[in-house]
Amino acid sequence: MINVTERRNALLAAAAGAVAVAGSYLVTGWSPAFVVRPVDQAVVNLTPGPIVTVAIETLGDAGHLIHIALAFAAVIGVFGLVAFAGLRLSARVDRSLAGAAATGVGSWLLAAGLTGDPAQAVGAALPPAVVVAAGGVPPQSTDSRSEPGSSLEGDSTGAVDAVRRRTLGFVVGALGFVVATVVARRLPASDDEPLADAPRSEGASARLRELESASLAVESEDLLGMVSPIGAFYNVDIAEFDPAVTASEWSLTFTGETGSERTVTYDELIDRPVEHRAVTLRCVGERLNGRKLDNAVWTGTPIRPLLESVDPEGECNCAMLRGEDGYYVQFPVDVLADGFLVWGMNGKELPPSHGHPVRVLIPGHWGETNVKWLSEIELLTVAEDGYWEERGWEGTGEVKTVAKLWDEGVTERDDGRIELAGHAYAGTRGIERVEVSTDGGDSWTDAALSDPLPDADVWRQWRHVFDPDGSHEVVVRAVDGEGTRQTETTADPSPSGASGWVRRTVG
Ligand SMILES: Nc1nc2c(c(=O)[nH]1)N[C@H]1C(S)=C(S)[C@@H](COP(=O)(O)O)O[C@H]1N2
Ligand SMILES: [Mo]
Repeated sequence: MINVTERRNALLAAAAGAVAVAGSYLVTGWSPAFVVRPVDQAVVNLTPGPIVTVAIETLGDAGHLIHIALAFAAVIGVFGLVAFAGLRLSARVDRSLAGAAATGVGSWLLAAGLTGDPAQAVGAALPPAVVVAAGGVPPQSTDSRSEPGSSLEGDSTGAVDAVRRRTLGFVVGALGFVVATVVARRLPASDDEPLADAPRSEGASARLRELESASLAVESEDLLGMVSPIGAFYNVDIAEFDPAVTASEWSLTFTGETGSERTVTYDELIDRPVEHRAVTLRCVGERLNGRKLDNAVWTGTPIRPLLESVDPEGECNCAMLRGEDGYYVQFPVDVLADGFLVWGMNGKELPPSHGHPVRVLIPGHWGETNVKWLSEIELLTVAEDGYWEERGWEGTGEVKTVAKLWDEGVTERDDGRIELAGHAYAGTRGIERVEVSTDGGDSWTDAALSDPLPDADVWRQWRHVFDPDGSHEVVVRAVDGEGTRQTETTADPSPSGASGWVRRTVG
């Protein structure tokens, strides 16, 4: 049975674990030197594929919360163990400072080891040391040295209550510290900071205006137009923390089976011929009518000349792309050759969450091929699985055709008619037509479309207005630029993307 002292130590240790994490956060903020980050990374890498897949499909973004919560619990637990050992030491030598010093040093070593940042690791070391110093030797311990730990049971209830109150005081104090750090820190999320103009972005605003004028006038004020604003553009990341890479630190290295290895710096990259392309991204993991489909104007340079300059040779004609966050994905060199290396988004520098400073965009292929924080392109001899393929997905191929009808795309107009509006996307096949049915699929009408754009891999908007008569089962489907209609056969997102026609009851 656990006696009172052990229970008290466990409580104090948990509090010490919590203040260690809070102290680290106070010093580092939500950055790579925060102690939870490496553990979050490990959780991400160690979670078995089927669990990740089920989590994505059934939990959606809650899956992210779960893995970050697991990471926090693990880190608090480990720092708690260090503090627990410190408390025991204090009790054994009857000196709370001894345990406190041991806790501080142990926590510092642990934090420095986890993050590789000894200076900022101090943030995780001091607060638990203070908890152990203050709570180290219970007041009765002098009477109980002969029988450590078990003595409180025999003591007067008053003494026990006093210890309880003190312990509770520490725990409440520790909680207060945690809350205070979070409040004090409330960092401006890096994405909220104003982004500088992307280097050589002069043509980007002209393209943004062009997309604006190609867009359809729709009733709904909440529906996206042709361009997703940076803050609204969806995000999919394997980790909770964006790598912090500056432009001057960044480089891209071509390795493996090349005639000549090559490293490209940021300055070399942005000095190359610049283009501003509208490119749409869609995640293979999204539900049929999901929200992981967005479009932006990207500033960058074609990868082909760089790729040709390294003379790729591997047997499999395939390349593994790697990002600074530990992400990796493999697909054919021929597909990569059409890629676009970008450092600008909607006229601004590529934001941290979208791959700052450089990512790649692969025309017409699922979102997962568009590696963010791109650091290495390895030309392989034998094909290997990428991060998601190791976890059972088949998301390196071409996107499936889809027409969306989101909630805000349904509007009742003042004249009583109903307007349906949305976006349709078929990768590099393009969208030729969107068909709408308001009677469950018995009859079909062509929707109005936004003007076609010169870009090779961009969505189109569609719009259809009708007179409601009671409740309608609306169905939408797109026809791609090759004349192929969106398949009616339904499929789950896993492994190779959701399919079917979006249906919803209106009116
Ligand atoms: N380095 C890195 N690149 C990545 C990912 C990632 O987790 N890490 N996620 C991929 C996936 S699954 C998608 S759908 C797109 C999403 O890009 P976005 O977050 O800019 O919308 O990035 C891809 N590139
Ligand atoms: Mo994705």
